[in-house]
Amino acid sequence: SKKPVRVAVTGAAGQIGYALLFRIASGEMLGKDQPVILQLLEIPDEKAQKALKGVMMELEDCAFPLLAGMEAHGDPMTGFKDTDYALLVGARPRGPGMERADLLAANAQIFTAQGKALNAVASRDVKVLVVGNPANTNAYIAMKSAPDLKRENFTAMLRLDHNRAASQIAAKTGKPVASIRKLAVWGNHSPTMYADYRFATIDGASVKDMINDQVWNKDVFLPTVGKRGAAIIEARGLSSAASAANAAIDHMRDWALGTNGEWVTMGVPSNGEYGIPKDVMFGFPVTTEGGQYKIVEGLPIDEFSQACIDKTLAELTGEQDGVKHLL
Ligand code: NAX
Repeated sequence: SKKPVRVAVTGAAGQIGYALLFRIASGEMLGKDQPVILQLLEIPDEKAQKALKGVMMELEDCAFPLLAGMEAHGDPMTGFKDTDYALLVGARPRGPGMERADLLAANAQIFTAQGKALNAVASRDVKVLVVGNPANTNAYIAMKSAPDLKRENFTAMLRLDHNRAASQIAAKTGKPVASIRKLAVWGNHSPTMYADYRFATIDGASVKDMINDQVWNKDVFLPTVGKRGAAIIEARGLSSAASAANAAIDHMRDWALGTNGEWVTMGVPSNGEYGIPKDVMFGFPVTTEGGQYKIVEGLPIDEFSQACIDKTLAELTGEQDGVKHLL
């Protein structure tokens, strides 16, 4: 049987954590033959650590055959020791009266500390997924704080946007969601993201031709996907948790186990593709194989798409410029 791998999850006592840990421990992320050791990280606060203990009691009570060990941590320097996969879910939410700059600064502090800790103690091949918002910029900060690790091993979660887009297209076309191929989401995990179905196919047929409605694309589809997070909060009184956890599982599973040529969306540091400046943590269509992702290159970008990409890029570079002095 396989040797256990170490999976660190921050914000482990939060609502996404509660929807995520049980699925990782049951083998849905890394495979039904891959034992895992969970390294669970929460803030040192007594209440958070106590809540984390409660989640661990429930994990024990599931008697998962693949759960080879479990640890609770309050410090990333111990929590990330030898970790192979790190899911950075915990972040500082925007409090009442908090300015955007304050939010960026508070998160910059968290993600510089976590990046430095990964740099110091994690496996040299650690795969990092940042979920906590602002996800792209937090991933950028962690990457910049970990100069000894490979920059391509830091990623941000755009998969929820990708899955939301797929589900809207399935509803519009009346086709099964699993039949959609070659969907892409560009840019920031924020309402500015650009979900792009120009290349998408269903059973070999063009989705763009099937829908054939640029007004729907612009006035219904993009706003619906972009504002979906807010619509969930409005309906549920809480932000997306199960769907976010599901997207995190999808992202890590596809990165680790491969997509067999299918496209998925990941937020990854640019190498200059599509004119996105180097290191900007940007949503791109990728394929994955053997634990590596590859950005899908050479796609034609029309005028409308370029304007959408420019807008989300401007937002992201604004965020990154806002934290540069803190790195
Ligand atoms: P919760 O507030 O339920 O849980 C967050 C947990 O993180 C808390 O238990 C808190 O104590 C912990 N935490 C905070 N700072 C920490 C640190 N420095 N180290 C370790 N733990 C820390 O939030 P939840 O609903 O679980 O959401 C978590 C994050 O995901 C938020 O930043 C949220 O905005 C973000 N999201 C990102 C999404 C994406 O697609 N990228 C979608 C869903 C979600 O909104």
